[in-house]
Parts: sequence; C-alpha cells; structure tokens
Amino acid sequence: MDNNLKYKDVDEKKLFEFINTKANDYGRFILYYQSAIMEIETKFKVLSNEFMLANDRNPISSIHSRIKKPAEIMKKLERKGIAPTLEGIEKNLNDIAGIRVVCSFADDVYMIANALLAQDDVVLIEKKDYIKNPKKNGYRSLHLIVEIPIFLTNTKKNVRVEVQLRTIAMDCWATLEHQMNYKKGNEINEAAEAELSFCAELSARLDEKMNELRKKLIKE
Ligand code: 0O2
Repeated sequence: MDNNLKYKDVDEKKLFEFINTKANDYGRFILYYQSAIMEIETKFKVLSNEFMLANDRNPISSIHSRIKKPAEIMKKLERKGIAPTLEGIEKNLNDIAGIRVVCSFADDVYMIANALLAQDDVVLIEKKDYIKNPKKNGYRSLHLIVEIPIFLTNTKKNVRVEVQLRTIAMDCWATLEHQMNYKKGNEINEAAEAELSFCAELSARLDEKMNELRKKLIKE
C-alpha cells in the first residue's frame, strides 16, 4: 500500500487497484447501493405523499442522496484498518449509500423515521440520535443504518444504507459548519467549538418554537 497517496489525486482506477477489483465488479457492487437508494427514496416519497393528502402539508422539505466517493472510501478503509476488498467494504462500511432527509418540523423527523422503520422489509442495524444527544460541537441529526433487500434478475441482496434525518434548521447549521470545519482538518479550538455549539442551540430553540407554533395553528 502506498502511504504517500494524495487522495485528491486518486481516481477510480487507483481505487480498483487498491481494493484489487475490476471496474465491472465495482460497477455491479455500486449498483446494489444505487438500487437501495432508489428503494428508500421511494419509500420516503410515498410516506410524504400520504401525509400530504391527509394533512395538506409536506413533512419532508428535501431529500438528497449520494454514493460515497472512491477517495473517501479509501480514506475510511485506511483510517479504520479495514481489509481493502469489496467484502471488507460491504461488511464494515455502512455509509457507501447515504440519504439525507430534511424535514419541516422536529416532530416530522421522528414520525418519518418511525414510519420507515415500521416497514417489514426494513431492518434497523444501528441508530444514533444526535438530536437527543448532540455532538460536542452542537451537531444534531438522527442517523439510522438500515438494511433492505434489493431484487435483481437472479439475485436478492440485503444492502445497508445510512439515513440521516434532520430539520431545515439542523441542516442549515450542518451545511455551514461543514463548509467551515467538518473534515477540513482545521485545528478547531475550544472557544470556536463553543460558539458553534451556541449557534446550534439557537437553531434548536427555533425548531422548538416553530414546532409549538405548528401545534397551535394546525390540527393534525
Ligand atoms: P460526508 O462528507 O457528509 O459524506 P464514521 O462514519 O465511522 O467516520 P460514525 O461515528 O459512524 O463515523 O459516523 P457518524 O458520527 O454517525 O456521522 C457520519 C456522518 O454524519 C458524516 O458523514 C456527516 O455527514 C455527518 N456528521 C457527523 N458529524 C458531523 C459534524 O460534526 N458536522 C457535520 N456537518 N456533519 C457531521 P461523512 O461520510 O463523514 O461525511
């Protein structure tokens, strides 16, 4: 393994060499994750439409999805000391497929998460509630690792997806913090972290107030 590899210069070909696989095999491997994203996105859209019909408002403001970039996969394999193979990735990396669901109100986050988890083809593998237990810098979101079956011509495959659910206000904070700090490798001092956390508190207060207001104004 070349420890001097500069990840920003690494292309897919380097990833194939790194994990000793062929482009075709990698393409099929990624197809599973792309399919899982499509399945879960559809589930969220169906839930949203159903809620919209009954309540005349949309609990989901936006949905974004991504397949983890080859350079990020390599970094994570190295950082975690995971075998650089497709099997190693499949067994150990739960965020190759990621979906972010931005909800309108704080209650919507849990309502939508619970409705997804109640579906009998969705298996919850792990849950991290950074809303009830925010990170030290103030980061808030509900993270779920779920597994769903994917059906291809001759195969059924259980595939893991990381689902992040948050409110518009939480997403605003996370997006701005990501630009300034997260994973940029900046040395962040205690004072800056406290300020970030203070901003996150402000946006959590906004979420609380808007949630209360919604309950007063709309009967659901
Ligand atoms: P990106 O660039 O969003 O794709 P690990 O995934 O193993 O490193 P862990 O504990 O399993 O760590 O992951 P965790 O804490 O559940 O969160 C991982 C994802 O949550 C990150 O994905 C981010 O999207 C988001 N996240 C976590 N902490 C923060 C934070 O402090 N600020 C912001 N803005 N986002 C955060 P990726 O793949 O690391 O990054």
